[in-house]
Amino acid sequence: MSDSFAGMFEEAVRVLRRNDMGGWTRAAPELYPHQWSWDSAFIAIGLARLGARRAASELTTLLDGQWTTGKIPHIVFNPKAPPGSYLLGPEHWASASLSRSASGTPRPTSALCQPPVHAIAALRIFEVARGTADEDEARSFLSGGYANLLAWHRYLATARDPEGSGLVTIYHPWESGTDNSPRWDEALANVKVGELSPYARPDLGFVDEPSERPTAEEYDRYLWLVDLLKRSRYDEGRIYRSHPFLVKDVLFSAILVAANEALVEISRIVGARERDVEMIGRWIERGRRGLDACYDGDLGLCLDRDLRSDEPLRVRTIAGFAPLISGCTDTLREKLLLLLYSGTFAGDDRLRWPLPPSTSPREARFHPRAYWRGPVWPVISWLLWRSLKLAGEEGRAADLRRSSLEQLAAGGFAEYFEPFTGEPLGSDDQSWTAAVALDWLAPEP
Ligand code: 2M8
Repeated sequence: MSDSFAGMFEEAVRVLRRNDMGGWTRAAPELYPHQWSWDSAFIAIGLARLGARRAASELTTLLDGQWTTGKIPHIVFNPKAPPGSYLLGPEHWASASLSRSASGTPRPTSALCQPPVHAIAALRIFEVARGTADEDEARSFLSGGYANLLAWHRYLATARDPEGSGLVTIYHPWESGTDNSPRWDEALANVKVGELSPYARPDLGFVDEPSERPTAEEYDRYLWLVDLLKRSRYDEGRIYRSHPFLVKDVLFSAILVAANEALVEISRIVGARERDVEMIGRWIERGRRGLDACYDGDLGLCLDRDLRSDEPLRVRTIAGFAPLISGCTDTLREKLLLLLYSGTFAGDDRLRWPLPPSTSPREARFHPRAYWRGPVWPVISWLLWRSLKLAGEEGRAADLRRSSLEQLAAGGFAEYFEPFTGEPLGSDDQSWTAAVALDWLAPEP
């Protein structure tokens, strides 16, 4: 561990302990009092550095909330959270009463999902434990969780891709994890909001300024989309026929390709059937082909596609670098890296650190303080760092890691950061931020 970051490891452990709810971790102390799906995957990656058992339980408690369709819900609720502490509690989703596939979960869940980082996390737990006293524990966790992970990926490859395009369809910006990104502006603008019951915004009480959270117009649309999903009783066929927000999400799809690569490795470790491995291999190829088809030569990025308007969503955000995460040809990687380190993204000389902002500062809709519309998110930096390493870009990966750690050393484990000043924004003590710091600080397995 580098001396200049001395003390940071212990600080990150303190944050994760503070948010530990006994077997699982809330995403943040106040703003996010429940278990979030992709947060838990990143948290497990960090916890792996403290032992396989607790890291594995982070994922198994999440998997306990899996629906019989294979979907891993985006929130598994905390029964002890103070009532009204988060806008849409379990009673609002009513998942178990609206959908039989949600009725068997020990804790209530939401009905959306989030990017599938889980298999990547599960494999990481094993990689860290390999050759240590925890290896057997980690292997038996993989054996126990393999079928769940396979069912999850199958759900995404089928229910969320009935076209067989290799790209995952999302029903709500919350499913992308990049909620108010300008990626969704046009598709959301086409959603006509109907009659909504009045609602309060507890999230605004947990940040310094309202600009750090989505706007009232965005929230109305978010809630209206949930109302419509409820009217469909969360039935995929009905949603596909009538829902006004159906978008092929390139970042989600690229994470699925990377997670399928991890699942292939897991399937070998647990001795799965050869035909599973072949099927996962086909999902990987299909995913890469789908992403290739979304590449836009003018912008030099991969673009999401609105299935309702049948148009690409033309805006320069970090999601456009999806092929770096899925893996792609050397030629495409070179082009993407040139753009990533150009003034359009991480090479903008106003940046405090050369870290990729969530939206290009050259976009008219860029906003340096507004959540996913400009700030730097350490978990996204971690995903890019991992992808660079896998692609053999060791030098760039090392720089990204060092700059990210400098950002955290200066600003703490914030949810996200103002790109020009480095000011920490959103929640303090955000679990997944502390978790990626742990992974960065520990020696490579
Ligand atoms: C944010 O999303 C939630 C809704 O899911 C919210 O704003 O209330 C996003 O940053 C999402 O990616 C993240 O998983 C979640 C918890 O950290 O917060």
